[in-house]
Amino acid sequence: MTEPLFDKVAIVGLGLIGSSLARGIKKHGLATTVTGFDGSADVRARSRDLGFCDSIAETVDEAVTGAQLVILAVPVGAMAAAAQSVAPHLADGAIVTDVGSVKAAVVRQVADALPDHAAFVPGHPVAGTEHSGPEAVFADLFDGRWCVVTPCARSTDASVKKVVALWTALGSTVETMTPEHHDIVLAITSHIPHLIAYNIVGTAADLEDVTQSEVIKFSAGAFRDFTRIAASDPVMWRDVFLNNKEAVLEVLGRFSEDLAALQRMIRWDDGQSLQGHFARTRAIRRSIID
Ligand code: TYR
Repeated sequence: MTEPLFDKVAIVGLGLIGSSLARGIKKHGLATTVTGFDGSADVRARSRDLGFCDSIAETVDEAVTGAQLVILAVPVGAMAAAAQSVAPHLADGAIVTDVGSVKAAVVRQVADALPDHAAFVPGHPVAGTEHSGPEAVFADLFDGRWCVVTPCARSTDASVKKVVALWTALGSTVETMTPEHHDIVLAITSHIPHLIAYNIVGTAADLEDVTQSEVIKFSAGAFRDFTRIAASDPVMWRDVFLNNKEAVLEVLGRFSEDLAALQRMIRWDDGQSLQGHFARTRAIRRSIID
């Protein structure tokens, strides 16, 4: 058990990330009280049954009042509304943080909605699974993972230190960068891979000559490894692409060029270039530890 970092923490949004944060904070004794809130009455009721928070509030007002830390754990497209809903209830000196997969758009939308007496520290735990909702909760989700913190004009040194201390206590390694740099790095390491997975599953579903049961039966041939993330939450990912449009389109352009080059190597029986390309990418992939 660590000394509590906060007296009261409020978590707004009780999906996989919000619920796992609550459970992790409780497990490590990082707050005296964790109060959860979700806009859906059904999610609130299920969260109450699962019992990962000390209490589930019926209103945002009740959740946020008196909290030193407010964590926004809603889809990126709902961040602005979440920030507006917590704003009137924030205590003096409260810290607001978020867990969105996109940072520049979130900073633009959230920073202006918050009152001057609160600080905002944007964050992104690079952790998750293809499962969603409070039932997907697990306390160790952030253990051994990276968390990116992207301080903005509304972050103070003290508030950044507190948020970094929280993620570190949950077992994450924190790296700090600008919101814009975050968005291009994550476009290639996370957003585009999800888009490719969504796309290939769609292509498989639409092929006239291959049945769905054949795709399922023979998925061990790579489809299964490659497409786990295509089961991810549709609303969350819709919002990621719409809010990181520029970086995603930029990286997607490069991806399409590279794909066209591979297509050309196959068409022209250019085995040497294909092998050279695969040897280079194998070396890179092997340096990533699973
Ligand atoms: N969906 C990813 C997986 O299942 C996890 C993830 C998702 C991590 C979004 C970060 C993020 O922003 O592996």
